[in-house]
Amino acid sequence: MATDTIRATEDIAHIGKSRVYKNFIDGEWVEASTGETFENRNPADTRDLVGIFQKSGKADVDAAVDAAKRAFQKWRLVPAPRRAEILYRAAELLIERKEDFARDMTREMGKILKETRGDVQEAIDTGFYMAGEGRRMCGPTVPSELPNKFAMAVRQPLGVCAMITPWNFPMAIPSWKLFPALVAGNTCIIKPAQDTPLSVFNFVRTLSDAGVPRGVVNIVTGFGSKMGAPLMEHPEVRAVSLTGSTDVGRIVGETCARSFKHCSLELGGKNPMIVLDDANLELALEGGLWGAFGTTGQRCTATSRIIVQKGVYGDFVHQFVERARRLKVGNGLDETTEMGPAINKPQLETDLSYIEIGQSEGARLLCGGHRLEGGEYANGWFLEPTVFADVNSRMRIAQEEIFGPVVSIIPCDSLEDAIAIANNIQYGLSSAVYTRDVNKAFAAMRDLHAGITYINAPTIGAEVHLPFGGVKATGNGHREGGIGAIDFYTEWKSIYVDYSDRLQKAQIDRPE
Ligand code: UN1
Repeated sequence: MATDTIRATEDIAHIGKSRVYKNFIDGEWVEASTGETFENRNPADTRDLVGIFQKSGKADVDAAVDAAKRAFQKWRLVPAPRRAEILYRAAELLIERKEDFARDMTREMGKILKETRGDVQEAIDTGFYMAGEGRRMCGPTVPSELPNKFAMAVRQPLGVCAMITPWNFPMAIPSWKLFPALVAGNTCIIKPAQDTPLSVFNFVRTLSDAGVPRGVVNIVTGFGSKMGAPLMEHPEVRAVSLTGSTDVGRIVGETCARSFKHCSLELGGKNPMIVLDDANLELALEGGLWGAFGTTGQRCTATSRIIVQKGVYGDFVHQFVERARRLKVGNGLDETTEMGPAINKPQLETDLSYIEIGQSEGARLLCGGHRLEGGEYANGWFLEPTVFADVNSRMRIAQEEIFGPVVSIIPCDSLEDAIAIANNIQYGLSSAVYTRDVNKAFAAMRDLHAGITYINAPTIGAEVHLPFGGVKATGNGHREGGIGAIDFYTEWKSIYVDYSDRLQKAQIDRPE
């Protein structure tokens, strides 16, 4: 194994003061065939050039798939517990590198340091969990219906897998995909979001330093139109895992279906948090602020609708707005900042356009709504935390995913009413209820149509060892996290061993 291990020293060149990052294919750091590059800039201060990355095309995808295909022939035969040891070592290295990687992530993505440390931690947690799977990956062994016959099912890797990852969890989400794929014996090509490739470089370099052999994990950077399509259309790619928007998910799903590729889609959300009259209001306020404005509202799981029962509605809205106004917005590298910038200009423009839509629909804008400009905000994509109240659940701001710090507060009459509002949406990722009534909590756990439900906690904060994913337009039924990820990255093979020394006919021979 050691001789196969690449040592990444050639990954970075310097042009002037800017770092140029290359693709990582077959254990080598290589330039894109197109000769083109793109810039990665800090959304809190766009004068800060984080790095220059390769704008890859089909030829680069082909080279990466070839490498992954060759590497698969060896990697699939490495015993899973040994593969797991390498992944465990990677998780240990991530602990050592956590602070540096968190700082890089805040610089390229904007979210505050506390959260980027959490993002790296989520990758560490996933590494340890999936390393454990290397000694499990259980399958059923069942009695045969015939004598002297043995029956069992084993998990087998799929082959070359492609991962298309988003910018909002630049290391955690790649880890949700790479760790289970690798422990199961697959080889991988990852295409990071163009806004946050550095965190994927940091992650994959760590895997490589831990001993993942050449060709087993490859990075190809670039844009969806130029290299995303060739990647998901490539006949040697057996599985595609995407975390992204519902619109992109539809295209990826349709494309994969044509060649019967496995396809896992984690898409949009419009996550409701219900606050009932009997809730601990202080807890609900604190949770709502964290759920709505954590990560600048840029989580698939963000609390984007708060559905409040009439008895506490006035009080809740008043106090929520007071607190939202006081949130400290700024550069995430400053430890006192509570909310960072939007990821980029188009996202900020989307946020602002929804703020206009909300006003024109007649929702009450109680706080925020403007871009922050001048002074420390002069060179970033900052938006005020924005709260709409008296929102009707049919309004576009209550139906469509905004992916920004814009929250809609909707009044409701009862738990039943709240659940009807919560479920009246195309998405179904996360959901939450604040109540002290155990009967209501259990009714909500049963009736909220979503992949995740929290009781007395906001809609964000999933842990890596339970299934993560949603219903309806949030996905296509697969789950990341926990054993669901292993299910996605393996295929069942059922094995029958007949040691009777005679032909036994299933369903026909019926032993006494
Ligand atoms: C996402 O929202 O895109 O549950 C991922 C959470 C995080 C992961 C979120 N652990 O909020």
